[in-house]
Amino acid sequence: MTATEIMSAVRVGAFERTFEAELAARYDIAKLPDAPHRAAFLAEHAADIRVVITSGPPGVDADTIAALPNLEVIINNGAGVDMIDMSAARRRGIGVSNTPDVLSDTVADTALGLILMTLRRFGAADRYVRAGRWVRDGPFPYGRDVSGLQVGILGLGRIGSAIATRLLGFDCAIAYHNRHRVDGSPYRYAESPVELAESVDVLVVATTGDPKTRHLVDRAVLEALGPEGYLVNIARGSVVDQDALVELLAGGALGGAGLDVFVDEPRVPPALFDLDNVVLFPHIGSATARTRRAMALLAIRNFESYLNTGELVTPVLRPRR
Ligand code: 8YV
Repeated sequence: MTATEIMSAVRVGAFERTFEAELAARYDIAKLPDAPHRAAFLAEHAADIRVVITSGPPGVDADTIAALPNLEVIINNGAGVDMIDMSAARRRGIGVSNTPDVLSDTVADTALGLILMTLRRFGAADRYVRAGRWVRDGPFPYGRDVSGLQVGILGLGRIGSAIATRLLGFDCAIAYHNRHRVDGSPYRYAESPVELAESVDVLVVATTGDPKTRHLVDRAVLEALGPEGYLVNIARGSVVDQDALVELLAGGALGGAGLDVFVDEPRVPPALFDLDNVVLFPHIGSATARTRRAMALLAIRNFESYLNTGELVTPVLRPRR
């Protein structure tokens, strides 16, 4: 099958590899070049472009949106749309789609992995055996039980709910904080992130990453979690005050942290590398072959649906026409 050339669309930013392959198998779509070739490309094609397809950094900023006068929709391969300037899109009536639901279970599994690894120190235990220390130094230090703990979920959306469901299997008591109480939720509601943090053993961050959630987990929240408390973040690095996090972890004022996301990925604060109470993942929340394929196919369905019907399948913002 030869890929169909689509002149009304352009690809922007880095592409996740499964998405890249699935899209290329179907469509031949130009990539928006970086400077210095961008200006010439835009001079020739900008007026024809109705669709931007994106998947990763640097995303779609206000300048890119402004450079495309006839842009109608942005198709994002990923649940989080934080790399798209949503205010600029909203002002222009540009639609934005994402890939919700298909990744919730996989990301929730990652959160459970981080909780177990951080509290039971499974990563450190594995390194202990490999380094020959079991023979040399004897039994590995005790960890902390996960079963029966109080866990707070910051952001009880699709992913947060999937995390909570899994934790019920560990007999954990679940509390949450959202901007609004979730109707019919069986879990205890906390009025603020600080109130949530001071009442739980583990705080799991599962919010969206956007200007409104920036530093929602600030120093006060981390201090409320305290030296016996743990932070797990599978959302976005921007939600947590990373400098305060590093400082409190290093000083023993926070028990530990399991982190899949960071402020300036792929850069991770080197101070974290030396801490044994921290588990670090390279943003692998949704990274299984099956889930990445499901995400890619949903992004492609949004693209095709828009071309054929003018509607997005999973819109975050509906296009205004
Ligand atoms: C991926 C994610 O890293 O969906 C998201 O928002 O953070 C992850 O699933 C990313 O979308 C891959 O393109």
